[in-house]
Amino acid sequence: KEHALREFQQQKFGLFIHWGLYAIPGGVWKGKTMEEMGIPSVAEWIQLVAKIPRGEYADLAVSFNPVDFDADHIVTMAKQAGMRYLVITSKHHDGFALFDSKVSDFDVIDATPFKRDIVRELYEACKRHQLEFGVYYSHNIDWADGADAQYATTKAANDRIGKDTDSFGANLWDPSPNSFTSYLRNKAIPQVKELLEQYPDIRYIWFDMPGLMTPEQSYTFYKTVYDINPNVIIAERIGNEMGDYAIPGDNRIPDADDQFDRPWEAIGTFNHSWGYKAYDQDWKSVDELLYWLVEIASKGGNYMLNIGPDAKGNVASMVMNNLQKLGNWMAVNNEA
Ligand code: JFZ
Repeated sequence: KEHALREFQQQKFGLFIHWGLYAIPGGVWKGKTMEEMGIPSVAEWIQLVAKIPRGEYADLAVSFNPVDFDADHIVTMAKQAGMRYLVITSKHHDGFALFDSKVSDFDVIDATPFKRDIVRELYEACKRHQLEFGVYYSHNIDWADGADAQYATTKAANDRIGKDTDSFGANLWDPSPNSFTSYLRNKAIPQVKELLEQYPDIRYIWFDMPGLMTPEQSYTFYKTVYDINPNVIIAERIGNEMGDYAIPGDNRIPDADDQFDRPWEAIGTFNHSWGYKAYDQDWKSVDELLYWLVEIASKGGNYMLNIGPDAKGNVASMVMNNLQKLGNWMAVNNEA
């Protein structure tokens, strides 16, 4: 693992991809933007912001058909920009898997007309173009399959001792009847195993939003990964300080007060959302991107820059252009 971590820290620049059913509404639900619905938020949170019932949200899968998606195109673009690794949302908070999962029907193969394993196509394209590959996996929040029961159980216990419980991220509008333990046992842990087994050269797992997870639960995820592939390194947001590498926060460059005892990775958006948000056209310029990259790399970190493809699988032309220009700069100036 030491070796894997050292290699990771030399990567410097990577591509983060947030993609899923939320690309279809693109931040607008029944004619209202997220801001109009009261919570200025990132587009992949639309199910929570618009309080969309689980069944209605799942119906989006029927029209998920990103025929323009081309893994080679995305990976080549990343490579030209000087990026050395790629991390894709294999399952975000909505519970929908972008890979072929046997333990859930709520995935790209079973639930959509597209029926192509997006994680596999990117995994293989990364191999062809020599980029390292990782997956994001929302291990705690799952609005479809019962991760919210954790909130209910924790709250019941806390209420008895007069303690507040943080409900942030929980599905309180249409919670699944599943218990948190059954979610962990029947969905989350098996899916993490599937990812490691189906894509054996995965290098990173990016868990996120641990919320109310107990140390035992975080440890179960850590051990699941380690037992199958001890060289896979795990992001800090597995929770309970068990991650192999640190993340200073979203869109945040560490300052002099930050002291990391581990390798670290700063993550950033291109506009103001991770998932595709149709009406956010406020893209970082080439000079801004360069500033972020140089600032982060010179402080010893990696920069993982995010794109959110649209529902057809296209990447905004401004994103493509700016990445290409950044790549041109890198080709001339990057010695590392
Ligand atoms: C999380 C997700 O909820 C979000 O949708 C996206 O995937 C992002 C990369 O991660 O959001 C967070 C998590 C942690 C912080 C901020 C946003 N934080 O610690 O500053």
